[in-house]
Amino acid sequence: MLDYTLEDTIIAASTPPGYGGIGIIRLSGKDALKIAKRLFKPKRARARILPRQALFGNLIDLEKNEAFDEAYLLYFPAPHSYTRENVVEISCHGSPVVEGEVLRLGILAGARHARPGEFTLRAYLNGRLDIIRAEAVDNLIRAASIKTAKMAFSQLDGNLSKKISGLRARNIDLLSQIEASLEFPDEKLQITPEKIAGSLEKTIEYLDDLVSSYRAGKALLEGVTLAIMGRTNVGKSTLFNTILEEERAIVTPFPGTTRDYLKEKIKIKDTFFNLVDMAGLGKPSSAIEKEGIRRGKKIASEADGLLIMLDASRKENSEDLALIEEFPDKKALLVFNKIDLARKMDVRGIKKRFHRLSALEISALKGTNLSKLKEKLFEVFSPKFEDREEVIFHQRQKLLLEEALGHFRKGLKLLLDGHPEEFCAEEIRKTIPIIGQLTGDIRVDEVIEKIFSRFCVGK
Ligand SMILES: Nc1nc2c(ncn2[C@@H]2O[C@H](COP(=O)(O)OP(=O)(O)OP(=O)(O)O)[C@@H](O)[C@H]2O)c(=O)[nH]1
Ligand SMILES: [Mg+2]
Repeated sequence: MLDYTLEDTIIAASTPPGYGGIGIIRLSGKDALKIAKRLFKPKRARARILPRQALFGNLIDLEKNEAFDEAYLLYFPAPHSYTRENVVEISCHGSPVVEGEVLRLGILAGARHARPGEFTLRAYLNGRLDIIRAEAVDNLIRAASIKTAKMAFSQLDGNLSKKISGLRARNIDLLSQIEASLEFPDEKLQITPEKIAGSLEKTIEYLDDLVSSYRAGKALLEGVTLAIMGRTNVGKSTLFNTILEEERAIVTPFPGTTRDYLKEKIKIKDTFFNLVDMAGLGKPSSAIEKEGIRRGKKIASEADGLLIMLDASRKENSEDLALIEEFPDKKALLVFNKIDLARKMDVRGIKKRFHRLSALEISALKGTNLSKLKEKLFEVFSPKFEDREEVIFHQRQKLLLEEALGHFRKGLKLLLDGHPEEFCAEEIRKTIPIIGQLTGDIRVDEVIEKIFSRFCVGK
C-alpha cells in the first residue's frame, strides 16, 4: 500500500544503480537538511549551506570519524523544490558502495528509504504536479526516442493538463448556463439548444481526436509490434535474424522449426518495433506445432502490423493466398523471400491481386533489399502523428476520456432528439468527476498506487 503520510523524511538514490561518474542521493521531508548534516561536512569549516548553491564537502561516517568520499550538497528549501518539501541532493561518486553507505547513514539518522515513485507522489500530493504531469515524468524518463521525450515533456510542462482543465471549466460554465436558463426561463440570457449542441460538438471532436491518438502514443512508448507471418520454411526466422544482426532464432532446412515465438526490439529511425518470429502457419503435423500455430494466430491478431512472408522460389498455393487474406483489417507488408533462387511464384500476379498492400522482394539469406525493407517497415508501420499536437500515452487516460466522451455524445443525442435540456445537462454533469480523475483532482487511491508503483525508486 502506498503511504500517504508526509511526515517521514525519505531517501533514495536518484541515479540508476551501477558504476558512474557521479551518483545522486536525494532526501525529501522536513528533516532532510538535519539528516544530511549528519553525514556531510563542508571542506571549509565555517561554510554555510545556502539554498540552491552547491557546497563542496566530505561524506563522513561520524561514528568512526572517517571520510569515505567527497561530494556536492544542494539544498532546496520548501516549497521551492520538486516535492515542495525540503529537498537535499548529495552528488557523490557513482559507486554502489559509496551510495549504499550514504543511504545507510541517512537511514541511521532517521530517514526512511523511499518507495518507487514516492518523490513524484509527494510532488502530486503537495499540489506541485497533477496526475497527467506525474505520468509524463515517467514517460519522459522511459522515452525511446527524442520525439517521444519532447511529447512527454510538453505534457510535463502542463500543456495537456491545461487543455483538460480548460475543457472542465468550459463544461461547468455550459452547465451553469443551462441551469440558469432552466431556473429563470423568462430572463433574457437564455442559452439556445443550438448553442449547447455547438459547444458539445466541439468538445466531442476534441476528445475523439485525443482518444484516437492513444494508438500512436502506445506505439511510441511500447514500440510497434510486427509479426512475421507465413507458412513453414519460407524463411521467417532467417529474416528475423538478419534484421537483428544476430543468430537469435534457430534456422534449419526443415519445416516446423520454430514452435514457440520470439520477440525482440529493433529501432528504425526514431521508432521502436517489437519484431515477433513465430511458428509457420499451415497444417500442423504434431500437437506442439498445433499449439505453436494457435499462439502464432493470436500474436498476429493482436499485432499492430504483419509481415506476410511468401517463398518466391516455390509455386504459390491456396494456403499462401488464404494467409494474405486472413487478417484483412491489419496493416500488412507482403514480403517475397528467396529471390536469390529461381522464381516459381507468380509474384506479379499476387502483387496485382493484393494491390492494396505494399510489397517487396528480398533474400533474407543474402540480405538482398534489407535496407529497402527497413525503409518500408518504417513507411508502412511507424505511427503517423506529425499533425498532432497532443498524444496520450496511457490506457488510464484513454478509458476516462472515452467514458466522458460517451456522456457528451449521449447528451448531444438527447438534445438533438428533442428531449428536455435537463437530460442533456445530467450527462454533462456526469463528466465532471471523470475529468477530475483524469487530472487527479479527484483521488482514487488504487489508481494512484498503480501509477506510482510503475516508477523507478528515487523518482
Ligand atoms: N536460398 C535461400 N534460402 C533461404 C532464404 N531464407 C531462408 N532460407 C532457407 O530456408 C530454410 C528455412 O528457413 P527458416 O528461416 O528456418 O524458415 P522459417 O519460416 O522460420 O521456418 P519454420 O520455423 O519452420 O516455420 C533454411 O534452410 C534457410 O536457410 C533465402 O532468402 N534464400
Ligand atoms: Mg522459424
